[in-house]
Amino acid sequence: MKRVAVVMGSERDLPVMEKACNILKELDIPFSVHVLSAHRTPKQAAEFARTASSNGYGVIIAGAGMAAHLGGVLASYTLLPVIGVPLSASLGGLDALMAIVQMPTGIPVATVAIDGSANAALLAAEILALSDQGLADKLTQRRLESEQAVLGSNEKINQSFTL
Ligand code: RP5
Repeated sequence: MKRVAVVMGSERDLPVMEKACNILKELDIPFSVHVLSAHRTPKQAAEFARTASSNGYGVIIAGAGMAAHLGGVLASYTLLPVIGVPLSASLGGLDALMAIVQMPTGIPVATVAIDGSANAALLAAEILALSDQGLADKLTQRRLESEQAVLGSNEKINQSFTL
């Protein structure tokens, strides 16, 4: 299976980006984690993206806060799908959300919710599942479990509060 790269602009982003790692672990998807900054280590970020496909990656997840250009910069050096995670490092994350979601035409970066790194991992899994039936089955099972959890909550709340 192709790997997922989980990239973040700062070590301080790890507490949010760890949620993506946990989902990838749960689904047995091989991944690696990197701190690469579009402005502090631009050469290394470019080199990582340029070689990501030949190094066996299938998807890149890029978490960044503030003027969050990491995802866009990585995407400009690779044809791999890049999923941007806007981080709430300042202004509640609206700055990063706008920066990532407003990529100009031609270099797409898929964007998830502010601090939504778990969904970034699930979207990466769905991309890889296009060519991996075993992974698709795991994702289907996960959705069934989440359906059961909501039905369980409904029953519990309904019984507790209905007069
Ligand atoms: C971005 O700037 C990082 O993704 C981080 O969220 C934000 C602040 O980084 P630090 O200055 O705290 O390292 O590059």
